[in-house]
Amino acid sequence: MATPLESWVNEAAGLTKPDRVVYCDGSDSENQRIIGEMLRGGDSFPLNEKTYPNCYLHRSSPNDVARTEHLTFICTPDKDDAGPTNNWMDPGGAKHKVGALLDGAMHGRTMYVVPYIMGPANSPLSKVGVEVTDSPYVVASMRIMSRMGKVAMDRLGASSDFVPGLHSLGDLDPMRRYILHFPQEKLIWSVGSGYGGNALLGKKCFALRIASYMAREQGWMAEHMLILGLESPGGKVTYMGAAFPSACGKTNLAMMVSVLENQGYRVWTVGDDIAWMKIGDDGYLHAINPEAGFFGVAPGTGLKTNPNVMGALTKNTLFTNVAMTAQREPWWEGFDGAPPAGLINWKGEPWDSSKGPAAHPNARYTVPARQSPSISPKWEAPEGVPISAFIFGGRFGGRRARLAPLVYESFDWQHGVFVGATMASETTAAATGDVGVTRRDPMAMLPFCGYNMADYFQHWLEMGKKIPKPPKIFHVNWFRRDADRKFLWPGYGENVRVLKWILERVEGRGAAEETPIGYVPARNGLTLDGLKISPQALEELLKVNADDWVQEMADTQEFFDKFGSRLPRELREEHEKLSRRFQRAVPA
Ligand code: OXD
Ligand code: MN
Repeated sequence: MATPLESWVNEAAGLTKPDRVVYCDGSDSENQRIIGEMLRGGDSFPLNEKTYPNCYLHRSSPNDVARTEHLTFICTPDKDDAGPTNNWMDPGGAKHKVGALLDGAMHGRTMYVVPYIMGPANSPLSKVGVEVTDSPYVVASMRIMSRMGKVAMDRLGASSDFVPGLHSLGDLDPMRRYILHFPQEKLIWSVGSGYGGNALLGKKCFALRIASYMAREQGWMAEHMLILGLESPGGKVTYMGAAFPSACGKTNLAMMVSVLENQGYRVWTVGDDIAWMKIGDDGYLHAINPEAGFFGVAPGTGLKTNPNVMGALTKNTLFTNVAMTAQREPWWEGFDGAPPAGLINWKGEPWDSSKGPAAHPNARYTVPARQSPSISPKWEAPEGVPISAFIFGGRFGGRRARLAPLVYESFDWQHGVFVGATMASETTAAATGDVGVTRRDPMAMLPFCGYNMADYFQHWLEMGKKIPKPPKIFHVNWFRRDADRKFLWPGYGENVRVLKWILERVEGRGAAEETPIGYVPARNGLTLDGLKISPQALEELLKVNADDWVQEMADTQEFFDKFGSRLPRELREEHEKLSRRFQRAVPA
């Protein structure tokens, strides 16, 4: 008798009609065959075998370079269950419409069956998914980003406990591109795109959209968060989760080389994008990184911003839409040094500066996580790591950059949920559409929450009541500028000074001052030795400006109104408390 996996694969093959079906085992020899297929496809190229062994450049179709949020849907019978921040289609209608595009889509192609585990192979927090796809690039990428092949088949056995995902490149026409999620069935359909966030179905589709839905049903959390460990003198490691929107610096923060290493403060990477968290027997929220690799934004990545990843990506790495030097090495804007002569741009054309950036702004590297020198010895711990702090942040410009101080701590969990729910950040090249537009992005989950965001806020509030030792919640802003528009804070490895203050607050130390928005570091609270920063700049960095906040509260009201009566009462309460605190602080 067919197993549930085989039955589903047969059904998917019946619809898409591939010439052949290949079950992947994840072995090296199979990977070589898949890479061979990729190279024969004409859009992938081997890089310099000496300096970048086992590395490849893939060039995507120029209209398929980022996530397409307007083509991403949550398909629930009731539109309100998707909520006002998601695109919605009725499940029957969606299957009819997109089924027509999938019908025969794999004709003449091979269907690869990719069983994979999200999370360490032996963790009870991990889950199995199965992706069928007609893209060898997707197979090779899934092998880096997840535990793929036999290991997943062994975990699954004859069980039906897996999340199926059907992917076809289709004809890559954005008019015929859809990324559909059926949260009740725990099913994913994606057609018309080969881009990572749309096509590697374990990542955004499963580990965030479907998993966030499962997490609410089952009492855990699936979040768009990096996971890092901050080692302090004596060797103790304190773990933190940080939610920043796409392409806003999670990878660099998670892999930071600390400027306080000589004082014993060092950062260890557990994950750079997604955290799955469950309450552990010790009362802490325990986090695993469901992924096995980093799918990071290449432009802006260099020895100054992320030396760890620069060291990691010189072998076994897939590059997408980067430029290539005459020596067949990858290159992008922000790679150290001036553009070398003889560059070929991401479209495969000889490059000169009149042609715009040589690498696409959302060019990516896909690298095994274990290759990073910063990888935590606990990154595959089956029980996960206990989280002591959550950090919210983003990319801030204009008024928003002035609003929040460098760092502040919320008064309690409920207030922290308000801080996360009211996050806003500038859009980036990670998704198609305008870049640099400020939008509300609660908990950095706007594009990734698989259900009504108001219910998601409620889930956060309920988790707070259940976690015996909840993480403290913080907000950071690396983007404050002075009157000459120069950044006040140097960022990157210096950010460890902020992490150190967070650690001290977690431990009940750390000098702080109470303000209406939360606790900010006291003027002597941050460790600033070795950093040239004037007392005025520090003052500017930590200031809470009442006028800006009054304007912000009016905007928040408008955002909350979108959710109508479904918005949790506690968030309205927090909004009112904040106004009262400002009224007390600045009497009329
Ligand atoms: C990503 C994203 O690729 O958030 O991680 O878009
Ligand atoms: Mn992401």
